[in-house]
Amino acid sequence: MIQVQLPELPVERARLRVVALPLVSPFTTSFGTQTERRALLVEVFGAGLRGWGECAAGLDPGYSYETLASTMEALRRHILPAILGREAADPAGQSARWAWVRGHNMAKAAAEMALLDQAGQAAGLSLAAILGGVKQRIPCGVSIGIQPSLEATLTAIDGYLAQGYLRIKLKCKPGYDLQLAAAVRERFPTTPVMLDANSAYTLADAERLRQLDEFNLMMIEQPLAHDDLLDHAALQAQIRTPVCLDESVESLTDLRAAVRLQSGRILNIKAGRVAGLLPAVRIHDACREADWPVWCGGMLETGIGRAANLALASLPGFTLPGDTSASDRYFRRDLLEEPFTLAEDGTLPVPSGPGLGVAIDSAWLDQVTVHLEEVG
Ligand code: OSB
Ligand code: MG
Repeated sequence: MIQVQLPELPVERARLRVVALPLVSPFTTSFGTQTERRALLVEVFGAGLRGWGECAAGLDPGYSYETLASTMEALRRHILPAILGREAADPAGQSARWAWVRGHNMAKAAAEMALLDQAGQAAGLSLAAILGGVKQRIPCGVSIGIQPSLEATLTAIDGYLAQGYLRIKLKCKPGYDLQLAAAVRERFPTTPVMLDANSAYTLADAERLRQLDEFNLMMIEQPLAHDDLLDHAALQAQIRTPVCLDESVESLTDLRAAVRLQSGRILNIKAGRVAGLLPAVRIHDACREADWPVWCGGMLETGIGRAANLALASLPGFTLPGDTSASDRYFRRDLLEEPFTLAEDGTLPVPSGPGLGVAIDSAWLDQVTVHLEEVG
């Protein structure tokens, strides 16, 4: 729960904007390859302020059923109409107005981020201060996609470690796992390394996954089905490597079930996956109570979503380096006047200005905008 009281503000207008930013290198997971980040941005206008939100959804429903198109439709038809032109409310009050909408978590989270940015600007509070952050700098890891060869993976790891990243996450899939872990451990015996399977395995692969135990991995993320908790519990009982859940936890209800079932021992928190930053804080609180370490995941966000991720990662339960990497890990040019730059100690700063606390490079934003629409 957040402790600060936020101002009640009106939402007079809203816009949906799509930006297309090429990635510096293709990003391949067990479910597909991305070469650009096509991000939906939500802009809310009211009380003379503009709040910005970024939607986590990708183009294809490979990670979640939500897509760029589905989130635009949910925002334009249901979520934004629920708050547009209504009497002023604080962000929690505004988001209660779309709580009747089932699912569409990433769409809801994008609208909520914009409202929190607007409220933070009005109150002169940073998003981190609103959420209950306690850190000024965030230790960062990096998520490395499936590469064309093992050698290419090792080279990529070398490069990121030289930049200062503190933890390496490697995407894996059946057949690109044991050899990968062995090769990485041979070259980097003590580097904090983890794998992310994005649901590429079934419980029938338990023996193969158990063989990963010898490589002293920090964790394996989401090995089994995107909507499963029972098989993850059965798997965790058979392997020493901690299981970290991502796709399977979309709500506090899911997290409570995962804790009860012991479906894993660690949670990757993404505000988009759980319908917003406020729900993410409640899940963080429940994880602390359950003694589950958490870390902040990413969805290849532009600087706007990245600012929100860093604010979230400043909460006390985020004790592991997450996927909050610097702007240049993703983009040649981010949407910000000041990109997020990794310090030598492998940390990024938590923005301290009001709201998201970042200045958008509006000329560049205009150049990369491929769609702009007024809602309502
Ligand atoms: O599973 O965590 C994931 C990117 C897109 C979709 C799903 C995932 C990811 C990442 C990248 O791992 C994390 C990042 O650097 O933003
Ligand atoms: Mg993941």
